[in-house]
Amino acid sequence: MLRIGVIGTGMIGQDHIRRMTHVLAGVRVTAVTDVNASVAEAVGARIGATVHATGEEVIADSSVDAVVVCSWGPTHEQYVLAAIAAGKPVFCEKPLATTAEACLRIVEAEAAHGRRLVQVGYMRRYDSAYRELKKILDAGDIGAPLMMHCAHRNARVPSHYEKEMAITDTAVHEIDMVRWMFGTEIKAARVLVPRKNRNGGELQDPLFLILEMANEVLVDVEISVNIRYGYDIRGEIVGEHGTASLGSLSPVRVRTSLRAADPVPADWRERFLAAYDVEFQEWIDSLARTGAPVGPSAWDGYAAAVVSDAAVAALHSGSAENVELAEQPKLYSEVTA
Ligand code: NAI
Ligand code: ISE
Repeated sequence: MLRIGVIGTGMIGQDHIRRMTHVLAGVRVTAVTDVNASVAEAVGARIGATVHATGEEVIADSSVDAVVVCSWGPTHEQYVLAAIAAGKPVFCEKPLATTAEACLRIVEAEAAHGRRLVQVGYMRRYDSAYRELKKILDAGDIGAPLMMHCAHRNARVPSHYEKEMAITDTAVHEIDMVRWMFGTEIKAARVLVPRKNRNGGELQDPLFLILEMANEVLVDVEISVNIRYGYDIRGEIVGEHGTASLGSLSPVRVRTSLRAADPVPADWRERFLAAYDVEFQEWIDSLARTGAPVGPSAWDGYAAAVVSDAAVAALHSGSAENVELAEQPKLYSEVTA
């Protein structure tokens, strides 16, 4: 039984605690913390976990074998570094850290440790539709890929959401997904700015991100975060003699009053419910098997941060910005999920 300490018991922290407590096998949450002590107390009481005052105490707790970090992005670096220093596996929600420099510090600390401990929460790699798309692509069914069209639509976002977050918080999922899908790095990014959606007030929304892959595949991502009708994730790969796209998620189609309708998820919890379950179960199983994770690595977290920095620079400059990665430590040339 893998014993988990969770740092950050907000929205996704509580959702992951629910799945580790009620859905998945071989795992138990034994310790929690949150800067909002009353939330941590309530969550801890619900599942019978020890409530600590700080993340560092959770990491040091001898009843904690592995750590899950679900606090705000700017706090991730300190907890991931502390977990590496303690030699404990750590699952960190995206982003790994909020700057490329901080991600590189994590990569360097893990490389110096000499063994993988870190996994980053890029759950699209575990979604059955994306996995099927990759299988079709890798089998050559649509020929060599030329382009991919993506849309990442949120119904609404909180009031602290700023225009750069459309890239660093939202499109960062597509940034990771296309690196995995095409098995190659992104070499440049540019951003086009369409007419503003009035649902977003002053926020510059939507944005149109273009990514150039090292193999010349071109990816476009529409990022709309105030589209109101629901949470809609789209992706279509255009190959030399066919296309493959994410299908409708609903097993049922309703036809009534001269209309046919598919339900649309409300948010990421609903759309990626099964993907998060698979992501965590595979993480737990890999730790039980070998003590090391095999999913998205600290290097993947670093690469996503460098690309999102380039995309933010492109948003401000209006031009294409190149992506320059540091030299990859040998630890990360192993295959990841
Ligand atoms: P949230 O604001 O609902 O929860 C974050 C919690 O962390 C809050 O309860 C806050 O009090 C706590 N916290 C902040 N600093 C802390 C610290 N130093 N120590 C302990 N607790 C601390 O935010 P949400 O939506 O749960 O997001 C958390 C993380 O998960 C973010 O990095 C976000 O990007 C990521 N996320 C990932 C998603 C995915 O699809 N993979 C979906 C939503 C969020
Ligand atoms: C959120 O943090 C996530 O990671 C969701 O998957 C994404 O759709 C949303 O835009 C982000 O704010």
